[in-house]
Amino acid sequence: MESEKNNIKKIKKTRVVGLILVFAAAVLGLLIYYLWTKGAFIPSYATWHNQEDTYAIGDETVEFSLEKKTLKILDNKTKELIYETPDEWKVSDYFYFDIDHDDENEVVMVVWKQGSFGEHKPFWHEGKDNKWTQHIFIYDWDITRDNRLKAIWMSSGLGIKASEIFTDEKDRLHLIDDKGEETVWQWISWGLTLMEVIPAE
Ligand SMILES: [Ca+2]
Repeated sequence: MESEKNNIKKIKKTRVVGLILVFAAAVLGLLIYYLWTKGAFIPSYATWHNQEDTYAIGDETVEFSLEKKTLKILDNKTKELIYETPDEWKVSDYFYFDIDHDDENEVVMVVWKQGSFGEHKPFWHEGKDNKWTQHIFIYDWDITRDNRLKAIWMSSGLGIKASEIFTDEKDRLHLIDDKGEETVWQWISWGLTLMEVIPAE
Protein backbone atom coordinates (compact mmCIF):
# COMPACT_ATOMS: atom_id res chain seq x y z
CA MET A 1 0.00 0.00 0.00
CA GLU A 2 2.80 2.32 1.09
CA SER A 3 4.83 1.56 -2.05
CA GLU A 4 1.74 2.16 -4.22
CA LYS A 5 1.38 5.61 -2.61
CA ASN A 6 5.05 6.25 -3.26
CA ASN A 7 4.63 5.21 -6.88
CA ILE A 8 1.68 7.60 -7.31
CA LYS A 9 3.75 10.39 -5.71
CA LYS A 10 6.63 9.62 -8.06
CA ILE A 11 4.35 9.66 -11.11
CA LYS A 12 2.82 12.98 -10.00
CA LYS A 13 6.28 14.43 -9.42
CA THR A 14 7.45 13.25 -12.85
CA ARG A 15 4.37 14.81 -14.44
CA VAL A 16 5.00 18.13 -12.66
CA VAL A 17 8.67 18.12 -13.70
CA GLY A 18 7.60 17.23 -17.25
CA LEU A 19 5.10 20.10 -17.34
CA ILE A 20 7.69 22.54 -15.98
CA LEU A 21 10.17 21.42 -18.66
CA VAL A 22 7.57 21.80 -21.43
CA PHE A 23 6.67 25.26 -20.08
CA ALA A 24 10.36 26.26 -19.84
CA ALA A 25 10.99 25.03 -23.39
CA ALA A 26 7.97 27.01 -24.64
CA VAL A 27 9.17 30.18 -22.85
CA LEU A 28 12.69 29.68 -24.20
CA GLY A 29 11.31 29.11 -27.70
CA LEU A 30 9.23 32.30 -27.49
CA LEU A 31 12.23 34.24 -26.16
CA ILE A 32 14.47 33.00 -28.99
CA TYR A 33 11.75 33.82 -31.53
CA TYR A 34 11.33 37.30 -30.03
CA LEU A 35 15.10 37.92 -30.14
CA TRP A 36 15.18 36.57 -33.70
CA THR A 37 12.51 39.04 -34.83
CA LYS A 38 14.48 41.83 -33.14
CA GLY A 39 17.60 40.91 -35.13
CA ALA A 40 19.60 39.50 -32.23
CA PHE A 41 21.04 36.77 -34.45
CA ILE A 42 22.16 38.91 -37.36
CA PRO A 43 25.66 37.64 -38.29
CA SER A 44 28.53 39.21 -36.39
CA TYR A 45 30.29 40.41 -39.59
CA ALA A 46 27.67 43.19 -39.85
CA THR A 47 29.17 46.55 -38.89
CA TRP A 48 26.74 48.99 -37.28
CA HIS A 49 27.30 52.69 -37.77
CA ASN A 50 25.98 55.65 -35.84
CA GLN A 51 26.16 58.84 -37.82
CA GLU A 52 24.61 62.28 -38.22
CA ASP A 53 24.72 64.56 -41.26
CA THR A 54 23.00 67.75 -42.31
CA TYR A 55 22.21 68.36 -45.98
CA ALA A 56 20.71 71.26 -47.89
CA ILE A 57 18.40 69.69 -50.45
CA GLY A 58 16.48 72.12 -52.65
CA ASP A 59 14.85 74.65 -50.30
CA GLU A 60 15.15 72.36 -47.29
CA THR A 61 17.85 71.64 -44.79
CA VAL A 62 17.47 68.19 -43.34
CA GLU A 63 19.21 66.11 -40.74
CA PHE A 64 20.01 62.45 -41.26
CA SER A 65 20.45 60.53 -38.05
CA LEU A 66 21.45 56.87 -37.88
CA GLU A 67 21.28 55.58 -34.35
CA LYS A 68 20.31 52.23 -32.80
CA LYS A 69 19.94 50.71 -36.30
CA THR A 70 17.22 53.22 -37.25
CA LEU A 71 17.60 55.97 -39.83
CA LYS A 72 15.63 59.15 -39.21
CA ILE A 73 15.34 62.22 -41.41
CA LEU A 74 14.30 65.42 -39.67
CA ASP A 75 13.65 69.00 -40.66
CA ASN A 76 16.74 70.80 -39.43
CA LYS A 77 14.84 73.88 -38.24
CA THR A 78 11.67 72.44 -36.70
CA LYS A 79 13.10 69.00 -35.83
CA GLU A 80 9.92 67.55 -37.30
CA LEU A 81 10.33 63.89 -38.22
CA ILE A 82 10.11 63.52 -41.99
CA TYR A 83 11.04 59.87 -42.35
CA GLU A 84 11.94 56.92 -40.14
CA THR A 85 12.87 53.40 -41.21
CA PRO A 86 10.34 50.76 -40.11
CA ASP A 87 11.04 48.85 -36.92
CA GLU A 88 11.45 45.61 -38.92
CA TRP A 89 14.49 47.05 -40.71
CA LYS A 90 17.92 47.28 -39.09
CA VAL A 91 20.01 49.92 -40.86
CA SER A 92 23.77 49.38 -40.64
CA ASP A 93 24.84 52.34 -42.80
CA TYR A 94 23.62 54.96 -45.27
CA PHE A 95 25.01 57.29 -47.93
CA TYR A 96 23.74 60.37 -49.72
CA PHE A 97 25.41 60.76 -53.10
CA ASP A 98 24.77 60.66 -56.85
CA ILE A 99 24.90 56.93 -57.42
CA ASP A 100 23.13 57.03 -60.81
CA HIS A 101 25.01 60.05 -62.27
CA ASP A 102 21.97 62.24 -62.95
CA ASP A 103 23.38 65.19 -60.94
CA GLU A 104 20.91 64.57 -58.10
CA ASN A 105 21.91 62.73 -54.96
CA GLU A 106 20.18 59.54 -53.89
CA VAL A 107 19.68 58.14 -50.40
CA VAL A 108 21.35 54.73 -50.24
CA MET A 109 20.64 52.53 -47.22
CA VAL A 110 22.27 49.30 -46.13
CA VAL A 111 19.43 47.40 -44.51
CA TRP A 112 19.13 44.09 -42.69
CA LYS A 113 15.64 42.66 -42.81
CA GLN A 114 13.85 39.35 -42.61
CA GLY A 115 13.15 37.81 -45.99
CA SER A 116 15.21 38.27 -49.10
CA PHE A 117 12.42 39.19 -51.48
CA GLY A 118 9.76 41.14 -49.57
CA GLU A 119 6.42 41.01 -51.33
CA HIS A 120 7.96 39.72 -54.53
CA LYS A 121 9.11 36.21 -53.67
CA PRO A 122 9.85 34.45 -56.98
CA PHE A 123 7.73 31.39 -57.70
CA TRP A 124 10.79 29.11 -57.82
CA HIS A 125 11.79 29.97 -54.26
CA GLU A 126 10.38 27.27 -52.02
CA GLY A 127 9.87 27.40 -48.28
CA LYS A 128 9.74 30.32 -45.89
CA ASP A 129 11.52 33.55 -46.73
CA ASN A 130 12.27 34.80 -43.22
CA LYS A 131 16.06 34.72 -42.80
CA TRP A 132 17.84 37.96 -41.94
CA THR A 133 19.50 39.21 -45.11
CA GLN A 134 21.41 42.31 -46.12
CA HIS A 135 20.05 44.68 -48.77
CA ILE A 136 20.92 47.90 -50.55
CA PHE A 137 17.96 50.24 -51.02
CA ILE A 138 18.23 53.31 -53.23
CA TYR A 139 15.84 56.27 -53.13
CA ASP A 140 15.38 59.47 -55.06
CA TRP A 141 14.65 62.59 -53.03
CA ASP A 142 11.08 63.52 -53.96
CA ILE A 143 9.81 66.81 -52.55
CA THR A 144 6.21 65.93 -53.46
CA ARG A 145 6.18 63.06 -50.96
CA ASP A 146 5.59 63.52 -47.22
CA ASN A 147 8.51 61.23 -46.42
CA ARG A 148 10.56 62.57 -49.38
CA LEU A 149 11.82 59.14 -50.40
CA LYS A 150 10.88 57.45 -53.65
CA ALA A 151 12.28 53.94 -53.99
CA ILE A 152 14.10 53.44 -57.27
CA TRP A 153 16.09 50.27 -56.64
CA MET A 154 15.66 47.67 -53.90
CA SER A 155 18.10 44.78 -53.95
CA SER A 156 17.13 41.30 -52.84
CA GLY A 157 19.46 39.62 -50.31
CA LEU A 158 23.02 40.60 -51.26
CA GLY A 159 24.57 37.13 -51.28
CA ILE A 160 27.81 38.83 -50.24
CA LYS A 161 28.68 38.91 -46.56
CA ALA A 162 29.38 42.64 -46.65
CA SER A 163 31.09 43.77 -43.51
CA GLU A 164 31.94 47.30 -44.67
CA ILE A 165 30.59 49.43 -47.49
CA PHE A 166 32.00 52.72 -48.75
CA THR A 167 31.78 55.02 -51.76
CA ASP A 168 34.49 56.44 -54.01
CA GLU A 169 35.05 59.55 -56.15
CA LYS A 170 33.43 57.81 -59.13
CA ASP A 171 30.21 57.35 -57.14
CA ARG A 172 30.67 53.61 -56.96
CA LEU A 173 30.01 51.35 -53.98
CA HIS A 174 32.76 49.16 -52.54
CA LEU A 175 31.75 46.13 -50.50
CA ILE A 176 34.28 44.41 -48.27
CA ASP A 177 33.16 40.94 -47.28
CA ASP A 178 33.85 39.06 -44.06
CA LYS A 179 37.03 37.53 -45.58
CA GLY A 180 38.40 40.86 -46.85
CA GLU A 181 37.48 40.42 -50.52
CA GLU A 182 36.43 43.70 -52.09
CA THR A 183 33.85 44.10 -54.86
CA VAL A 184 33.17 47.35 -56.70
CA TRP A 185 29.64 48.13 -57.89
CA GLN A 186 28.53 50.83 -60.28
CA TRP A 187 25.17 52.05 -61.52
CA ILE A 188 25.27 51.47 -65.28
CA SER A 189 21.86 51.59 -66.95
CA TRP A 190 19.61 50.29 -64.20
CA GLY A 191 20.75 48.93 -60.88
CA LEU A 192 24.21 48.06 -59.64
CA THR A 193 26.64 46.14 -61.83
CA LEU A 194 29.74 44.35 -60.56
CA MET A 195 32.79 46.13 -62.03
CA GLU A 196 35.74 44.70 -60.19
CA VAL A 197 36.77 42.05 -57.66
CA ILE A 198 39.82 42.79 -55.52
CA PRO A 199 40.95 39.65 -53.67
CA ALA A 200 41.71 39.78 -49.96
CA GLU A 201 45.38 40.39 -49.14
CA1 LIG B 1 21.41 60.64 -58.88
